[in-house]
Amino acid sequence: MSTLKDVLAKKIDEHRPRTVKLLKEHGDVKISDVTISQAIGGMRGVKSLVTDISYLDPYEGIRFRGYTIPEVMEKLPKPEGKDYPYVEGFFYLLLTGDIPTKEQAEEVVEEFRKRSQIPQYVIDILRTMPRDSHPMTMFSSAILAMQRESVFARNYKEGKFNKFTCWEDMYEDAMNLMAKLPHIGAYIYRMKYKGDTPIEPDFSLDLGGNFAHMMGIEPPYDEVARMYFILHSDHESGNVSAHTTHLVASALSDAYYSLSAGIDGLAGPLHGLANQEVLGWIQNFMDQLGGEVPTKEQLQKAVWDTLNSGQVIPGYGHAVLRKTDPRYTSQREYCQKHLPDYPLFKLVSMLYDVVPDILREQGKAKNPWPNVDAHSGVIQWYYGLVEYDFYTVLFGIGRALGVLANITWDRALGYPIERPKSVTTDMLEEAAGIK
Ligand code: AMX
Repeated sequence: MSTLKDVLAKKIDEHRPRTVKLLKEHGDVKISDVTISQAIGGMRGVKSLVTDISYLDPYEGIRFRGYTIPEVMEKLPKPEGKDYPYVEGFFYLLLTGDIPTKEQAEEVVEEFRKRSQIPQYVIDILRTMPRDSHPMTMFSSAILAMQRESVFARNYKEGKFNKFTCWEDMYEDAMNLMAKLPHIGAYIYRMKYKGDTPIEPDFSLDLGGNFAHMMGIEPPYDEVARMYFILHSDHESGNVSAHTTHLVASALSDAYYSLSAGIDGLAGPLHGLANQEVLGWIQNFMDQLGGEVPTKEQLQKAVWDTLNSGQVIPGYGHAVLRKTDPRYTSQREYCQKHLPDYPLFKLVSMLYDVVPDILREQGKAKNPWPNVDAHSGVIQWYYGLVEYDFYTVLFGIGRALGVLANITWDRALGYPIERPKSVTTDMLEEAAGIK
């Protein structure tokens, strides 16, 4: 058994009695009430999901296994001469809660290497799809197509389902998938946007380094890849991609079905697509100005025009966060170090000066501050990744780290099929005393 699986097995054994005790002895303790506006309004704030992988504080932002983003970046082992950690070591942290040693992170690098081969039929399917299919459609289709590889589904079909050990099958599926996703993403990119010139992997490199290599983008893009995948990995359980993955897995669907569904949710404009929309919006606006960087007044007018036409300002606002997203701040710090004079970075910084005041003045958005997506595109654009349809795929590769870790734990703790209760509008009117 690998160190990761071994440590994970011990953590699961230690954790299970906590869940069992809570259920058996304290199952009736109330942790949330639900109002009519929550029932109609997307269940905001209803505490009804459990995860230990990450926690999102409205004011502090995300913590992964209790660590803030700066702590994660500082404490995790890094490839030789690099500033950003091994993504593989970060996956180890998400799964086990422990900061791995460099050797343990490198063991995961090796595990992924062994599992990384994309089946030929996946390549064939991708090549058969119309080239103008959205890359997220291609990415999700590739994941779904590989469902026949699922160890979990095979063992289930053969009657080998065991409540206590089935997490191991989920773990195998998660590892196999995670190892392949960067390769699939890079293949789609090179096929679709770079004249169909896929680049063979370089197995001397870690996940971030190899991804940059397969994309055909020079260092320090490898650092961007490491940072980007880590920042986008997890945002607790209630966001659309994480919740969808968890929900589908709760039906004992395997990791392939579950992740593909989660990726479909991430593809929406209010979720992962926002990062592409931010750049589209900025570019469109710069085009109108003949390519000039706008003045503050022009920017204010553009923001108001967007709002007055009934659209949202992409990259701003959040369902849970109530301050600037630390994932935004982390990317901003990268830009300040590596591309301080880049006009697009300057424009994104100007938006930071202008948008929150306007959103406050408009008075609708509960959070006027930028989220992760307000910054992601700028860095990609700087390194030549200008095909912004592809940005959600990058988000998807990162998000897979979190949701796959989550569904492995779902199995380990035997979480049941999810089934909230619906009510009718009549019932709400009765509850409100107006009927
Ligand atoms: N621009 C304009 N209006 C906004 C806004 C924004 N950026 N953010 C919220 N609002 C509006 C909402 O549309 C809503 O209007 P309505 O009452 O007319 O329907 C009102 O403010 C209240 O919304 P909220 O409670 O503050 O936000 P929410 O929880 O309903 O939605 C989110 C959260 C992220 C979907 C929303 O802020 C938004 O649409 N932002 C822009 C898109 C975006 O950046 N998405 C990425 C989020 C991060 C991610 O998942 N990657």
